[in-house]
Formats: sequence, structure tokens, C-alpha cells
Amino acid sequence: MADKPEDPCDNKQVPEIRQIPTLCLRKIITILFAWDWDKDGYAGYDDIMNTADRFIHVGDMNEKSADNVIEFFRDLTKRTSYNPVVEIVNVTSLSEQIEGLWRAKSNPAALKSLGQIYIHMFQIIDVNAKGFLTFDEYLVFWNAFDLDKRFARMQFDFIDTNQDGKISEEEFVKAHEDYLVNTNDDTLNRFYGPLINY
Ligand SMILES: [Ca+2]
Ligand SMILES: [Ca+2]
Repeated sequence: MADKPEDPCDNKQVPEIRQIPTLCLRKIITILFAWDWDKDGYAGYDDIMNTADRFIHVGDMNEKSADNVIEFFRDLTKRTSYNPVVEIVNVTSLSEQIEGLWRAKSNPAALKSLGQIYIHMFQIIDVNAKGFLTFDEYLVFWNAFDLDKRFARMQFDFIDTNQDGKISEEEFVKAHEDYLVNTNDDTLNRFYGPLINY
């Protein structure tokens, strides 16, 4: 069977991670690093619950709101009807998490489920259920993930596509989806702060 030389570019022979375009890889790593509080290389259960605590603390939430936050983040780690995140959460290496997010990016059902997560996250931050976030409220997201404060305003203005000075639920969720799927090198979307170099 020597009639066909091995193709070094055969996708099946190349680890999936090497096929990910640099920009996408940087964005995915930026997300995962924002969640990986204990810096052991991946975002696990403890990291997710730590994120919940940070939302509660930064948002100065009352007991009822805090309970909602805990429940929401705990659910992210459970296998519910269809929770694509559970596949990403329940692996224990950075490369598996990167591949999980990479696959979710090109899977409409997974993208939709991820969108639901960000709808819920929006509602957590929008504690008074006004349907929009002011800049100060948006900072709860930004500061909960301890992102570089110098970029908060820029990202707020990026998300606020209709430029009314407020972020609607739709704008927030669309910005997150754009962050995952936009492969344009010029994109200004910094949903999880400045992109990490690696
Ligand atoms: Ca971790
Ligand atoms: Ca707006």
C-alpha cells in the first residue's frame, strides 16, 4: 500500500488544536484564562463557583440575588437537557477545553445554548430587571472577571451597537456570539478583555 504517500496535512493526523486559527485560539484562551482562577490550566468546578462568588461580591448582591447566581453557575456544571458547557467544564486540561469551545463555535445548537448562558448572565447583572445595563452595571461583569479596567469603556461602546449608552440583552448576547465566531483579524471585540498572547 505504498502507492499513496502520507499527506502531512491530513487533518486526522494533526491534533485538532493546531487547526485553530491564531485569532480564534487567542480568544478562546482569553476566555478560559478569565475563568481559570486557580491557574491550574483549565476552568473547573471550583473556578466556576469562584466566578459566582465574584459576581455576588462585585455586584454587592442581596441574599436572594446571590442564591440565583449560585444556582445559575452550579447548573453550568451539571448535565441538563442540553448543556454544551458541561463537556467543556468536565474535562481537565486546557487543550480539551480549547477544543470544546472550538467545536461549540461551529455548532449552531451549542452556540444557542451558550447564548442562553449569556442571557442568564445578563439577567444576573441586570439585578433590577430593567432590560439594559448602564456602564456601571456592565462593570460588574468586567470586574467580576478582573479584566483590565482600561478597556472596559471601549468594550462597552463596542457592545452598545445602537449607541444609546446602554447595553440591551440582545446586544450583550450578540457581542458574545460575535466574539466566538468572528474570525476577522481586525475585530475590536474584547469581550473578555485584551487578547492573551501565547
Ligand atoms: Ca482552574
Ligand atoms: Ca444599546
